Parts: sequence; C-alpha cells; structure tokens
Amino acid sequence: MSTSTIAKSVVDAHNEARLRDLRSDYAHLGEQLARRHIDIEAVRAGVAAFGVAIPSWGVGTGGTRFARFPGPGEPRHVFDKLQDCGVIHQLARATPTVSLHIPWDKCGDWSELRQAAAAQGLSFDAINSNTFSDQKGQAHSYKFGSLTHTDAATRAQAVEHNLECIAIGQKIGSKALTVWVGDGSNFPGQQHLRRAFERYLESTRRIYAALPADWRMFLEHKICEPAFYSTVIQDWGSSFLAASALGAKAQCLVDLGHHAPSVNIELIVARLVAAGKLAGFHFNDSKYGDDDLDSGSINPFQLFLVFNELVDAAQSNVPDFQPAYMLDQSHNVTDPIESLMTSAAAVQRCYAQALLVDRKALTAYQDSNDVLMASQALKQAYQTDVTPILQRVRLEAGGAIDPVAAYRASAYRDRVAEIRPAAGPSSGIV
Ligand code: LRH
Ligand code: MN
Repeated sequence: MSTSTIAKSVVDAHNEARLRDLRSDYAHLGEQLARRHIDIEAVRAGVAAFGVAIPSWGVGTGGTRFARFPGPGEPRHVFDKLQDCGVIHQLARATPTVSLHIPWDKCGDWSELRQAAAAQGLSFDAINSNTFSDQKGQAHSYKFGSLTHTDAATRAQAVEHNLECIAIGQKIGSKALTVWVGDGSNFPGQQHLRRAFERYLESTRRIYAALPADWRMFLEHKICEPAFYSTVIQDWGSSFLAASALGAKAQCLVDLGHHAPSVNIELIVARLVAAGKLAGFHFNDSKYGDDDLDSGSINPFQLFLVFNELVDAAQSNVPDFQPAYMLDQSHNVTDPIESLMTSAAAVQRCYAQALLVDRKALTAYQDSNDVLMASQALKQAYQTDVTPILQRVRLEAGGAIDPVAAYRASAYRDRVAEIRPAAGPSSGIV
C-alpha cells in the first residue's frame, strides 16, 4: 500500500468542495457526447488507463547556460526526487512511472530505491544514459563526441557507460535504454559526416548486443545543441537508418522540441508508426528551439495532432504498437511539481480529445475529399472541453479534482523547504 505524502484529509476536503460541480459538468458533457454517439464512460476508461512518465531531472528547477535560479526545497538526491514524483502521482494520478538519468540519479542501493519508489506507487520507465558531459575522474573527455568520437578508447568508455545503465535498469525494473548523444560538429569540415555515422553504428551495435531479450533501445534524434553545425543523429531519418541497421529492439524516440520550427511532427510520427519504429516520446513544448517548456503550453493543437495519429494507429491495430510516453521538460520559472502535474494533464487531455474523433466520418470525408468537413472532424474533438473527464478520472483514482489547488493547500513546498537546505544559484539544465 503506497504511503501518501499529502494527508488524505487535505485531498478529501479539497474534492468534497468540488464534487457537486463536477457531477453536473460530467453529466452535461455526457449528454453532449451521447448526441455524438460517444459513450463518455468508454472515454473515461481509456483515459484512466493512460500514463506518462516523469523525468527525474524535471522535479528540480531547470536552467539555461546563462543561469539557474533554484527554488525552495530543491530535491537533494534521487530519494527526494522520488518523493516529489510521489506527490505528483498522488494528486494527478497520471504519472505511475519515473525515468531516471545516470549518473545524475546514481545511488548506493538500487533495491532500496526500488522499494522507495514502490512505497510511492511508482515504478521505473526507460533509463537514460549520459555521454554528453564529463564526470569527475573520467579517463576520456566527451568534448569531441562520445559514441562517435574518433578515439576508440573514448567510444569504448561511452559504450561501457551505456552497459552500466542497462545493468542499473535491470536492478530497478526498467525495460528500455534511451540513448541521446550530442555528438556532432560546430564547423564545416570539423567532422567526416559519413564516418561519424559509421562510428555511431559500431558503438550502438555493441550496446544493442548487451540488451536483455525483453528490452528496447530508444534512439533520440535532435536537430542541434550542443553541436551547432551538424549532429550525428540530427533527424528522424538518421535515427531510422540507425534503428533499422541495429535490429527490431531499436526504435526512434521523438522529443517534440528536437525539430526545426514548423516541422510537421505528427507526420514523422505517422511514418515511424507505419515502419514499426516508433519508440515513444519526450513530451514538452517550444516556440523557437529545444525550449523544454511545459507540454501543451505553446502549441496544444500540435500535441493533439500527435495523439490523433497515435489513437488512429491503436484503433487500426497497428502491430507491436507500444509507444513509451515520457515528459522531458525544464522548469526554470515555475514550481516543477505544479508544472509536471499540469503537463501530465495536458498530455492526458490531448489523448482524451483524440479519443473523441469520429474516425468513420473522418475517413469518409478524406476518401471523398470533403476537405472542410475532414478538418472540422478533428477540430470538433479538439474543441471539446474534456476537463470533467480528467477530473473524474483523478477523483476515481484517489487523486485531486484540481491537483495544483490541492498541492497548494497542502503546503508541501513550504514543508520540504524547511528540511531541504536552500540550493545556491548555478547554471545549466539541472
Ligand atoms: C536532450 C534531451 C535528452 C535528455 C536531456 C536531459 O536535449 O532531450 O532526452 O537526456 O534532454
Ligand atoms: Mn529528450
């Protein structure tokens, strides 16, 4: 039985004050959907089964290369991070798993960590390796790359780190390794573009060979940063080529912020789904670059269109369709717990809206080139306020109808600020 960090009485009092409004809102939405031949209970069941993983690195205040402004009660280590993840899941009831990052989350006793997570009703999703920064005492620097470095010993060190991540993941129950490398170049001519990719394949083949039978390997592409002329795995094409060369357990992970502005991400999703190579997502939002802003905060319609492709694939029984859903955000100016709860709800909202699309009608409009009605079929779903469904799902799962209001009523942040020493200013994403 998971121990709740926020007193149940606080959550119950919070919900009690909102129950009557929720009942009438839910009944009203139910009538509206019934007129569209949609059973609200079926949608609610779908949403209740939906979950998105929390990035362990997201519960601390994030920053940029210019500065990081830590808030009160910053998590000191992975156990503090798990406690904060426990609060997010207790109130928002949509984030049953946590994605760890090594070495940021290194700890002395992985079974103790696994128990601490279970005590919060949490388990572990994909584990992330890190060969984009040097650790103290590291033999070979990743300044000029890691898995694609021209020096074989540096590549071997990077491969070894990924094997260590797999071993840790096995101890905590993860079933996937996410590999993002910042390898690339800042000047034309600095790197041989084909040989660098060949070195990437040589290194990832050694990691792939060490994958347990029931594991997957997620390759994450990114257009730029930290390299600003070329990135070895720069786009979904490079990722797809690599995943295809490696084998069935290798798939392509789509971080929404890793594309040039105006790239049609839902089309990339449709292509990877068709090829059986969609690993899953790092959800966030952005206006310019890899801004890692809260999911749905800038372009919620794009997030809905991504879920429209995912629900369409699921409802047309695309084989081995098992995308992993994770948030990957940096909370520079908000309370990370509030941002993660509202972001999980934003992702859940787009999933719920995508379940409302009348796909039979849409297909007929598409086949008859009734362009306007086809567009309207999506808009109708997107413009449906599914808030009562999300609130009801949270309530039924023992969470809070309005997680942020309940969180603030709990004064959790003030309480942890008393026991966690204030962290000084710094810079960088964590
Ligand atoms: C790279 C990235 C990657 C993580 C890192 C924290 O930009 O999206 O997924 O390893 O952020
Ligand atoms: Mn990412």
